[in-house]
Amino acid sequence: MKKTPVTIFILVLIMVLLTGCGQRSQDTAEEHDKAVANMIVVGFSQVGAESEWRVANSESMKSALSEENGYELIFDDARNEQENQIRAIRTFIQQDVDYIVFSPRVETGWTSILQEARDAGIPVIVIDRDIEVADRSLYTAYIGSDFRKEGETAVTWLEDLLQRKGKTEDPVHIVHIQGTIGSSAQIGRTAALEDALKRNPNWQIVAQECGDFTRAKANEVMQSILKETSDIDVVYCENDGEALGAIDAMEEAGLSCNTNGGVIVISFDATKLGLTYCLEGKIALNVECNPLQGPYVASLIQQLERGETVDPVKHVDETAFDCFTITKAMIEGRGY
Ligand code: GYE
Repeated sequence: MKKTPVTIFILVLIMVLLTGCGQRSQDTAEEHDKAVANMIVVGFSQVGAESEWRVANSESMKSALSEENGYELIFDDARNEQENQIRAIRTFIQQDVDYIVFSPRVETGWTSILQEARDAGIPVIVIDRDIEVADRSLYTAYIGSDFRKEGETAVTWLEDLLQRKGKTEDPVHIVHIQGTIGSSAQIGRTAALEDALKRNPNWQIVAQECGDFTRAKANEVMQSILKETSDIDVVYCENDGEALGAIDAMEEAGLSCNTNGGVIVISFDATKLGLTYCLEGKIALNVECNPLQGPYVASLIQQLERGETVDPVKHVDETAFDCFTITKAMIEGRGY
């Protein structure tokens, strides 16, 4: 190319522009590096993916603790094994994360791993299900449900319904399908039913089996219960997946689930799917268990970052839905 004054001018202009761009992309890279360095690193051990509730819980954590919100979330799915959770927490300690969050499969067996976290100076937040440790100071806070209260809501509603039906003397045959044994969700919901059995001598448990919070397992146990008896008034399931599995088995066996002479099904979670069964009358009562705990965790971490003291226990807000008052609009307006 012939170097006329015009071409020289153009070449210089291109060089200036290129340097500017280079500078700008270097600036953005630096800003990005700075943002990454300032991110709060959270290791989260999720118990598994056994239910719709759990999936909503994982989604809530991922969206609240996102990069845009200033977090680097290390998510580990323990596939329903406590051993995997302990291994994940140990890895988080080795990675020197800023916070450890976990949703424990069962209440017991956490003391030594929590001591390891404490020795490393990493605060631990327990979500969803609570834990039982002799030294409460081994974890900073618990965010989750009041499972005992959820169970109370269910049994008092049932007492009320049976009273209205005049069934206070005749035997009430109850099938009890429990959640993962030893999880605080199971312990609280079961304890409320057991208390109600003491004050209602006509209530009788005709079968009690573990459905492990899954539709498949509950379907299997309900099928085998139905081989023994079909004289069932109430099925008390400890989550929606179990209720759906039990309903499938009962319908296949020719039983109907409703409050007009059919089997009265009680459930917990109140996921959208569970509530559609409630709208159809197949689930009589669905007690809400709120999985949207991510924002609560994020705001707790922010409080800790500011050096504030935090509440050691935070119960999330929950309600209940029954087949008499539920509407389609109530289901559509829900986040899970
Ligand atoms: O009810 C069930 C889930 O721990 C509250 O676990 C949670 C329970 C929930 O799988 O659906």
